[in-house]
Amino acid sequence: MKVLIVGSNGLVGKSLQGVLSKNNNISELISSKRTDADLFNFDETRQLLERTKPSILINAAARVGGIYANNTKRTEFILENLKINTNLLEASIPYSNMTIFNLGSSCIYPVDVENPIKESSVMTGKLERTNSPYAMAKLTAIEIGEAISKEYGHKIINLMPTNLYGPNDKFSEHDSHVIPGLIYRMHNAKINNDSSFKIWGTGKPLREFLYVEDLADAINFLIDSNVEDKLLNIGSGEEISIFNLALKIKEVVGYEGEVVFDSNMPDGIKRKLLDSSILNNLGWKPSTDLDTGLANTYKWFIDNI
Ligand code: GFB
Repeated sequence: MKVLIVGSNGLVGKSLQGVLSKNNNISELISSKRTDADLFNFDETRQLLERTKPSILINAAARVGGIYANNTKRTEFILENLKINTNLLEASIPYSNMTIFNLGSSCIYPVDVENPIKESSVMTGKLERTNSPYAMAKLTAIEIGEAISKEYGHKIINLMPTNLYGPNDKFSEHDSHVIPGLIYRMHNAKINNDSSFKIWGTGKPLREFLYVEDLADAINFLIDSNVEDKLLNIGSGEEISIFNLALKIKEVVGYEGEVVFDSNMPDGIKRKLLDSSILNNLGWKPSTDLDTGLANTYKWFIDNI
C-alpha cells in the first residue's frame, strides 16, 4: 500500500504520520503539506496525484478553527474548504483504483438532530448557524465523493470525527477549538495572576472529545480492514459540559482564580454526541481518556511555546 496524506502539517496529519509510519502493510508513506502542493491550485493538486499515484489518499487538509473563527470568517471557511475538496476530488477522477479517506466533522449533522447522532441523520435538517459554512463545505465533499464513486468506481470512506484535540493543535485566543483555546488562555491567566477567567457562552453545552492519536489509530485500523461503510462516525462516546471541561483544564494548568461566563460569546449547538457503534462493532475503540489526553496536551503546549 502506498499512502498519501494531504494536510500533513496539521493536528490530524502530524499524528497520522507517526501512527501510519509503524504500519508494516504500508510500503510507502508520503506526506504533503501546503509548501509541497497548494491544494487551492488545481494544477498543483493534479500534479501531486500524478507524481505520487497513491493507492490510498487521506484528506486531512482543511481550514479549521473553533466556534469564533468559524462564525466570523464564514467566507474563508466555506471557500477554502470547498477549494481543497473540489480540487482533490476532481484530480482523483482518473485514479479509480485509489481508496480515499475523506475527513469531515460532526458539525455536518443538523442542529436539532437526535443524540447520540447516527450516520443516517446526515442531511435530515438545518445546520447549526455558527459553523454552517464549514459544514456545508464538508457536506459538499461527501456529495461529490458519492457522485465520483458511483460514476467512476472509487472507494471513498467519509470519516466524521467528533471534536479533536491533542499535540500540534492551534493554541490561540480566538482561532482555537475549546480545549486548546482554554489551555492557551488559562495558562496566560495563571501567569498574569488574574483573579477570574471568562469561559465563552453559558458553559452548559455538552461536547464529546477525541484525542487525536485515537483518530489516527482509528484510520490505521480502517486502512487494514476492508470496510464497506461510506460514512463513519468516530467518537469517544463520552460527553462533558463546557463548564466541567473548564474545571478540568483549570486543574491541569494549575490556575487558581474563579471561572465566570462571557455571555457575549456563542454557545453553538447544545449537544453533539456521536453514535460510533458502526465503527465500534467493526472492532475499534479509543484508548485515551480525557484526563490523560488533557495532561499530554498541556505538556506538549508547555514544551512547544
Ligand atoms: O470547540 P468550539 O470552539 O466549537 O467550542 P464547537 C465549544 C464550546 O466551548 C462552545 C465554548 O460552546 C464555546 O462557546 N467555549 C468556552 C470556548 N470557552 C471557549 C474558548 O476559550 N474557546 C473556544 N473555542 N470555545 C466546532 C466547529 O464547534 O466543532 C468546528 O466550530 C468543528 O467547525 C468542531 O466542526 C468539531 O464544538 O461549537
